[in-house]
Amino acid sequence: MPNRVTAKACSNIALVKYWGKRLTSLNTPDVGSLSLTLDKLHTITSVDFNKSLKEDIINLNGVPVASVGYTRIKNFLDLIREKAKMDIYAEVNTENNFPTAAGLASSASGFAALALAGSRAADLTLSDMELSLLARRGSGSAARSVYGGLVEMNAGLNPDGSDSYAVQLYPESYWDLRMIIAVLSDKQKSIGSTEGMNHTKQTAPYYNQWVKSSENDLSEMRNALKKQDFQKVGEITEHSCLKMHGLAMSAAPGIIYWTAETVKIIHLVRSMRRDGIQAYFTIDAGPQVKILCRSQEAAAIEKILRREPEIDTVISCSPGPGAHLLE
Ligand code: 2P0
Repeated sequence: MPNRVTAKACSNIALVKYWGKRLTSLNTPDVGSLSLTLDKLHTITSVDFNKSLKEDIINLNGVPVASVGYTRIKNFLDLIREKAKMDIYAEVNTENNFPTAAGLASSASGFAALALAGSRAADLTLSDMELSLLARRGSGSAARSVYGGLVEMNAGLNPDGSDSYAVQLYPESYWDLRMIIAVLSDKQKSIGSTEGMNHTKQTAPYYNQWVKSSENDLSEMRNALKKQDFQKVGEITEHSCLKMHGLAMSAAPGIIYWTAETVKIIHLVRSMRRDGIQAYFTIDAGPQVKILCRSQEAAAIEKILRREPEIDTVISCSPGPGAHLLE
């Protein structure tokens, strides 16, 4: 068995959003989703299954992970141990180059990197599909971070989750898209995605309509990507984001991930469009606003964003690669 194995995976941001689970036990989604993998936000994880360990040791950015976070990763390691038919504990060291759990999809890059490093360290060689299926068990969005570029996650129908995995639609070189992230100061702790999704499914009156309408969003997005119709891609991206947040707000009690600053940046993006700049926003389970654009307009958009006092940091991302092993 190899000793320490290290893998890197990039985060991804959905253009067509995932929100809601078909089976919580297997973490299968109710809706398909479509995302862009981002080069600037990544996780590097090393895993070492070591017979001398008495329990799993899990560190994030050099600090031991405790309670719920520990259990979630330990349960994921159990899945790998089950597949590899062994019962050795592991030491896991993971580093994010961006804030954890700030609505920047740290669980996507985190579980994709852990799936690859963990499976290789356990002497398993998984296909991309198998890796995506495994990563999904950690986090739905992680199934997409296995691949680079533009990626589609299948909702799947099988009771055992075997058709709930992602595939690459286009590699990172396909199109000069950019995703500019406006990181807003976030003092309040948001409700986590898993909890938010389950609460939404249980209480939101529009949930069935959301599930029904997502098929159309996905097929329109596939068409727009094929034609490289940027305006259409942007319009579907904004619409899917607003639908997801409208749905979450319609839960009882409603879930509001936005702050006043989020709303301000939404309007700023729309005013950019009125000024002829092709920029479209998307927002995840936190206040940060991500702006989709083409490379030739990225510098102008960044300049406008940097003038906003509410924005802490501007991170300009290109399409990034899929999960891969490091030396
Ligand atoms: C997405 N999000 O499609 C959506 C949009 C956030 C908003 O997938 O419960 O961390 O671990 O499967 O993958 C974030 O949710 O949730 C997410 P779990 P995950 O990107």
